[in-house]
Amino acid sequence: KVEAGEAEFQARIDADEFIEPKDFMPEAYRKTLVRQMSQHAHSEIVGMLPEGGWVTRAPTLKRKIILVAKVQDEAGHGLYIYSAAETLGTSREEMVSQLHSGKAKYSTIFNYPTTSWADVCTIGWLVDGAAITNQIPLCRCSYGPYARAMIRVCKEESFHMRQGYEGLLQMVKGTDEQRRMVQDSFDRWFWPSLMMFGPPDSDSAHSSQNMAWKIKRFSNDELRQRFVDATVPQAEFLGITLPEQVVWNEERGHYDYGDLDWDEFWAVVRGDGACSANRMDARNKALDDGAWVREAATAFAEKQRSRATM
Ligand code: FAQ
Repeated sequence: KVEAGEAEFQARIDADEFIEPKDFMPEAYRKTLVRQMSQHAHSEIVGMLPEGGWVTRAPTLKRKIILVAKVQDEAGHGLYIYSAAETLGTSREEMVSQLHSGKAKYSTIFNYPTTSWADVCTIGWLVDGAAITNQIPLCRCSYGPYARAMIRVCKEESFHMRQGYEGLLQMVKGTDEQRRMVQDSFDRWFWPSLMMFGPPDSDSAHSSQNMAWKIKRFSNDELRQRFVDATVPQAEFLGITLPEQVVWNEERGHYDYGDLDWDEFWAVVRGDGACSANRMDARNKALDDGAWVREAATAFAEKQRSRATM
């Protein structure tokens, strides 16, 4: 019976049908989706921290307003994706507690420090840019609620990317010091942004099954290459000097970019990033600080309910 269900399930996937919450799905499909979607939601939430610290230090009122809106968008994405993940039967509380206990992962990129204003713009350009490259195909992933959530998320990330790039364009039109800040920022964020796509295909544990289930439409290396090819001309337009490993390969019709430091990647995945402890402290503090709000909201809801039944 189960086998028949699984064959039918795969046939629906092969026919590019969306799988909806109440449909039959193999337990492993449900599990890998909860894993990926919760990690994705955690990344959006933790992802507010590197930029959020710059809200009070934005150089102008205009930049501050834009940054507040962007950080708020990331919170929205997190909540939106938690809701989509909850349709698979795991509560948001459970997912969040896995993040706080260190059991669940979130993107390595948010464990790097944001040391200058140029970093805020670079995050918009490279980090949101990499996120879009990865998430556009997710708009066609096989799980309906996740695919639909990605449509709005991608539209907002695309605005984030443009605002980041525009911020850098202004900076490179400025002083030598500003141009130096942009180059320095690029040098620190370029390689970590390439690591956002995950390990090389040869070391990607989930890829082959998740491609067969059409959760993934392209492999980690394919998307990484797509991102490098799109980013190089944008960097050149800003007058950025690219690392020497980045060279056009006429034969392949793509940019080569050499080997990434995968030891660094796995160390950050394990929680040994420069800001890993700091990020978890900030999340735990936010949870503790918000306890009274949750208690008050619950008490208020109970009062409303008891009044309604009176
Ligand atoms: N960081 O077998 P694979 C954003 C783990 S965008 C940490 O290849 P998979 C927007 C992976 O979980 C960032 N861990 O895994 C924003 C697995 O470990 P596990 C979030 C990583 O799932 C912008 C193991 O390595 N975007 O937040 C990373 O098939 C600006 C083996 O890897 C998403 O999450 C990593 N970089 O492919 C917010 C997109 N890479 O779980 C604020 C959705 C891999 O077995 C400001 N996710 N690992 O213990 C995906 O598309 C996939 O999950 C991949 C990884 C492509 C990330």
